[in-house]
Amino acid sequence: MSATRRQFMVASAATSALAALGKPTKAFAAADGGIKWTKGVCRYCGVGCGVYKGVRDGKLVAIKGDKENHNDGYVCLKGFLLPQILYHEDRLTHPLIKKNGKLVKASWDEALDLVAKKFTESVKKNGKDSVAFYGSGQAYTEESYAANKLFRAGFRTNNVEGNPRLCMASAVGGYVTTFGKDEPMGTYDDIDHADVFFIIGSNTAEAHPVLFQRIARRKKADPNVKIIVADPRMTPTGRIADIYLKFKPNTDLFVLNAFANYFVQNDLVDKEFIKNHVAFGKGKAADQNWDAYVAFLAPYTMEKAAEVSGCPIEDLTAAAKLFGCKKNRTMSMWTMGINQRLRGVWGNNLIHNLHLITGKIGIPGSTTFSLTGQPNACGGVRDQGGLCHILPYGRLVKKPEHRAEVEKIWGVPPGTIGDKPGKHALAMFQALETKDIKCIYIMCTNPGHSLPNVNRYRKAMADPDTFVVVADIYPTRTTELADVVLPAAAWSEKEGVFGCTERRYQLEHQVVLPQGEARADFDILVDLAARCGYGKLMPWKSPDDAWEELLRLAEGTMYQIGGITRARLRKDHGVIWPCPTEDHPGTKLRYVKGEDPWVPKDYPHRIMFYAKPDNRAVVWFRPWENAAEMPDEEYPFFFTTGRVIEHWHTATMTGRCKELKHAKITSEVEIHPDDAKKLGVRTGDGVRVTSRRDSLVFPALVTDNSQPGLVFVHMHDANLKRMCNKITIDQFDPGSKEPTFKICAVKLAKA
Ligand SMILES: Nc1nc2c(c(=O)[nH]1)N[C@H]1C(S)=C(S)[C@@H](COP(=O)(O)OP(=O)(O)OC[C@H]3O[C@@H](n4cnc5c(=O)[nH]c(N)nc54)[C@H](O)[C@@H]3O)O[C@H]1N2
Ligand SMILES: Nc1nc2c(c(=O)[nH]1)N[C@H]1C(S)=C(S)[C@@H](COP(=O)(O)OP(=O)(O)OC[C@H]3O[C@@H](n4cnc5c(=O)[nH]c(N)nc54)[C@H](O)[C@@H]3O)O[C@H]1N2
Ligand code: SF4
Ligand SMILES: [Mo]
Repeated sequence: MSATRRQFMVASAATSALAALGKPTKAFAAADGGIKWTKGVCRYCGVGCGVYKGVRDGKLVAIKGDKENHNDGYVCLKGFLLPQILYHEDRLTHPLIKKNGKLVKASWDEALDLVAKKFTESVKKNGKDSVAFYGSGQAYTEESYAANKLFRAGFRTNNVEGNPRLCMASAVGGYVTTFGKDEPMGTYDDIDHADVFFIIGSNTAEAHPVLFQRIARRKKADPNVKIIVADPRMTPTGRIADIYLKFKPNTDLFVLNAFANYFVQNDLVDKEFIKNHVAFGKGKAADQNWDAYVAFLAPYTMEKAAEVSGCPIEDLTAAAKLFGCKKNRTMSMWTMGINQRLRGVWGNNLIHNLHLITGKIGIPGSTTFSLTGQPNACGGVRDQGGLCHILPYGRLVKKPEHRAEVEKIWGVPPGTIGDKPGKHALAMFQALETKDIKCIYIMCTNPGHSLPNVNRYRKAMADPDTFVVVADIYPTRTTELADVVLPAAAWSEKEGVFGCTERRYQLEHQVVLPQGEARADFDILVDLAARCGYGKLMPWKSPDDAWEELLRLAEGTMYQIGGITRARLRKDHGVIWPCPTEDHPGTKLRYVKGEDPWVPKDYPHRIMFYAKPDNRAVVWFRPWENAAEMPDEEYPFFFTTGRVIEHWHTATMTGRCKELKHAKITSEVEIHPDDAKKLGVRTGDGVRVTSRRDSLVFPALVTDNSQPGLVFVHMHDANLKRMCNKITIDQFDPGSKEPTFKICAVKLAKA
């Protein structure tokens, strides 16, 4: 770590501690005069920290952590600096329309009439699937819902997608195939009870800082607590590990099967649990048995795992022993290192398998807990049905009875919702390329930077024959390609619901006015619907009315959110579903008798996987396979991408914070000293990184955090000369359709 970076991390810890005091510190006290505090939620990561937002003279001026929320008053530095994202001079404050290749100021009437005309005309002329919506896990639930309804019931297309496809689709696939329904069964509280943490493919310290602090506190409170971190790179998360598994990229699926095999061979399985709760499956059918599973695992020995992964066998065995030891409560956590892979869903299945065969599930501290990236990927997109193949609250487009239920509540004729899933994210932008999709509405996301192999999709968006509408709060790498830019009101300038990693729904309150002519995404969509002739679909006066409708859509489903009324959201500091009635406290242990209201009181076992046939979760046989693009003679290095603590994705917001904008914003290529030596490069020298897609030069950062044969670049740099997605590959998991951002092949040369 560079000195400045170390200082930054220390500062981050210090502000967290400061905010954790909950009551005003000296610094706050000085500023506290005349400040009105309102509870809210941080708009950055999927931890979903509760905050208090301080407003003075109509301006958001301060943030402090909410002591009464799950984060116990802690926030990280990004959260602490939130007010700045509202007030940079670059804010979009009026609509823009592209004329003669230039974006020029326009009125709302002009802009929205043009959008309405283009979309309705395209539907008439080219068919309903010629239009599409591409949304975000950072929009409020009501906003994503308004778009969902406008596109499915108004334009009648299932081309409704969002950036969670780039992020959580493999986790969704994992939960649905293993347990029957999406979303984890545990909560953050499990952290306080776990004896062993298994963190794989997650840089928790940088990407989920407040959760990481909670894990660190747990370890500090009980020295017997052990942490296993598995990542091809040594990250700040790895520094807390008792056992650190630095495996070769993509070999973790082998390791996970070897752990399972180790449990089988060493009597660490829970036979009673398996007998009562587990089915076995291969491919798509759960038609296998225990013996077949044991046979499937046989080749996955620890010896072979050590050879394949490059990890010492002692470390692998010690890790498996800690995980599997019968007295230990084990909590697994993972994020993009597992999801953004050719076999992302399989990776998820294999982690779930470890918990199912050891029975380490549904007990406080024992759980299989996927960390969500964005603040509202769970509530707003996964639960609300904002991907092309799903409908609200666990329903599927392809099931006629599910479509009929939604059509009935929407009051639209049977057959309104198309019977085929729409296009997933990459297919959507590929259809823009081929002009099968002609009009796209992009909201709260920046695909001109964040899509893999991005040159291709930038070209499709820039094409004068495609009509691209972008709603954002700042100019971005996507707004520059747009035909119409709509200025959105930002977090805190509007109200809506966020649902974070642990099934916790929380209300974000409006505390200040939108800037210039900016409007809330919700209001823009309602207005647009009316201009398209679909006003009747959205008779809503405010997001409250849309929320009422969402509660009706959830009724009778396994997403029991009926008790999470608007009134309760205004009052409570988040509520965790299942929560069927307003007086229900919310459910921490999903699927567990006596906790989850869906499980009958007289069910003969402590846990019931009620979303699966026979109430059995499925242990899937998932083999280890090569990545979509493996290093070879011509492109001999693994190229991987990810995050640093200082920045948020495309840095449209953190890049405009004065404390953050210079910190770590330039993408460097992290390269192992052995490789650096061979290339003759030192830290700061230029390294040309070339893939089959493009070739860019990055400054080198020589560090043994990496490993020979692997280089890492962070994704935040929006400079077109260093935008790493020009290099990444647009292959995806055939199950989840999630792109494989974590692995492609490159060659290196000194520049
Ligand atoms: N500061 C900050 N925090 C964020 C975000 C942000 O932009 N900035 N974004 C949020 C979002 S949307 C998300 S999705 C999360 C992402 O959170 P994380 O997934 O924790 O972050 P990443 O850096 O993308 O990737 C995690 C790790 O995957 C590892 N990895 C690479 N290849 C492999 C492999 O083959 N196997 C395994 N097991 N691991 C591998 C990388 O070395 C990296 O350390 O962060 C959220 N939090
Ligand atoms: N190479 C590489 N690429 C990746 C990844 C990776 O690991 N490596 N990770 C992928 C993942 S997991 C994710 S989640 C994506 C994230 O990728 P994006 O979603 O494209 O990135 P963000 O910067 O979060 O974009 C959010 C946009 O919304 C705008 N915005 C903020 N608030 C509002 C609002 O209230 N309304 C509107 N309309 N706009 C608003 C912001 O200014 C910003 O432009 O990136 C993916 N791309
Ligand atoms: S950990 Fe995530 S949610 Fe919490 S303050 Fe930091 S960025 Fe915000
Ligand atoms: Mo993400």
